[in-house]
Amino acid sequence: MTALSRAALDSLPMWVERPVYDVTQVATGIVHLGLGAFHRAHEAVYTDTVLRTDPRWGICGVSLRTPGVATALARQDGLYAVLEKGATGTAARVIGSIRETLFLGAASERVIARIADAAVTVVSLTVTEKGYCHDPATGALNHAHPDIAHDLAHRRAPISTIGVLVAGLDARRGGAGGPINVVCCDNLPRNGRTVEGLVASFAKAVHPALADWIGAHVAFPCTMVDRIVPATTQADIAEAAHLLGVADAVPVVAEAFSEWVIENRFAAARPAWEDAGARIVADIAPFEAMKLRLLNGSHSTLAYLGYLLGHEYLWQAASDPLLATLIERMMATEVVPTLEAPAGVDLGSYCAQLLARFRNPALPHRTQQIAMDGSQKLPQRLLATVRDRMKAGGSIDHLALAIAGWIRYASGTDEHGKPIAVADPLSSRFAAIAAAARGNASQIAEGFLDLTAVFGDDLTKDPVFRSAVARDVGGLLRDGVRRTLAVHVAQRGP
Ligand code: CS2
Repeated sequence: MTALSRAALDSLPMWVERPVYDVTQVATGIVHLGLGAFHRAHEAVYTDTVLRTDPRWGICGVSLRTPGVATALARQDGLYAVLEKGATGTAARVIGSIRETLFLGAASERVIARIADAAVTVVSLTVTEKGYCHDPATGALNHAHPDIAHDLAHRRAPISTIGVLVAGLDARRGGAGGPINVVCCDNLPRNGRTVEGLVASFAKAVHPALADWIGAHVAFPCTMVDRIVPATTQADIAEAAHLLGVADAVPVVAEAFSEWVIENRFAAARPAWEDAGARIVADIAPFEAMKLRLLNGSHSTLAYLGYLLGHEYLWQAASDPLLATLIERMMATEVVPTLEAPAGVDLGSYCAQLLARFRNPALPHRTQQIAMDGSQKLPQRLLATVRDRMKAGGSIDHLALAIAGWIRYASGTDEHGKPIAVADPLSSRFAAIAAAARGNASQIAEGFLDLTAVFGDDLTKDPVFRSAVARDVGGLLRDGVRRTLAVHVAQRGP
């Protein structure tokens, strides 16, 4: 089968959307770090729409860890398909916004030069939570992280996101690049401010004058990003080939829903993403808290407990009546009371819509995928809510069970005694805690609850929080997940 390429665009079935602009006339205005599925189904799609009227904003996409996607995209002239799985079927759209691709490992000087280029005024990021090499509980840069230590020693050959960013900004300072926007699109709390702090911390270690230049010339808007985009599977690749009639090695599959809210804080020109449906707002905080606590908090809860119940896919977990009841009540009684509704949003309808999105059976979103890197996710998804609830004297019953679900999962064996492949930067710490506890529930709970990198100095010392979580870890290990959930739901009626 012919491969997707510019030459193949004319042969696509008529119903497949494709670039209506001349991709050869597009300039590079954005450098994007992290070419994963999420970026390709989110910012790259908004940018593809903007390119219909403004050719300045082509993306130079940089793969940081592995060359696979960058190489495959280069072979396809940067083109790939987004398969949108809606209620009424599948829509396909070929995206043309990624105009260049680089693999960091082979091209760090070129990546740095690209960020320094005056025509580039946006560097955006989707590198996942752990890609920032920070302490998830405090948001501070982890100078002991091997990638950060490497980059401080080898500044022109960086391997970490923050190292690449600072090297690029340093080159910009030395050249004529001028001011620039750094747009973080990861699910971190106050993501722009967090990245600004990490960059400042690294830059200060390089040279205080560099940190000053960055402070004066670089804007770090906060963003709320939302679209459910599971990892691409072989079946998705086969479906893309079937729908397009040409071979696409790197399609992405996403739900129909997509949302992007961006703080109005820019230091240089930027694409008019609002023309493609993004919202530019003065205060991002209510949008961010709503999304991280309701969507991602529920997602993680469903992933841990759902995996333990044998659900391979998120839609199965969200369709399990006990789990659905748990997250509905958690959202309504413990999360929503901590939120301020963003203008024009009804939080009750938002929660109902989430359940429907989670239950989309056309999206093969594995519970194992969402369960990854819990140590980096829990603070903003569940623990920030716990802190607000405790400050207000409210109950944390459902949240405690969710957190206990994470501990039960991260302790590394399932209910049949089979090992769980726990993917997390702290996985060796988890394994050591579980080994030392030898199945003793309270020791497992205590060991995890001592992790200050996750729970911070405050929650690790809070007896009310600790005992609520430890009680549920005990229940899950003693009675199993289904029984614990059944009792929990029965005892805590609506
Ligand atoms: C998920 C998110 O993998 C995960 O942890 O919770 O990727 C989620 O699908 C997105 O944030 C949705 O916008």
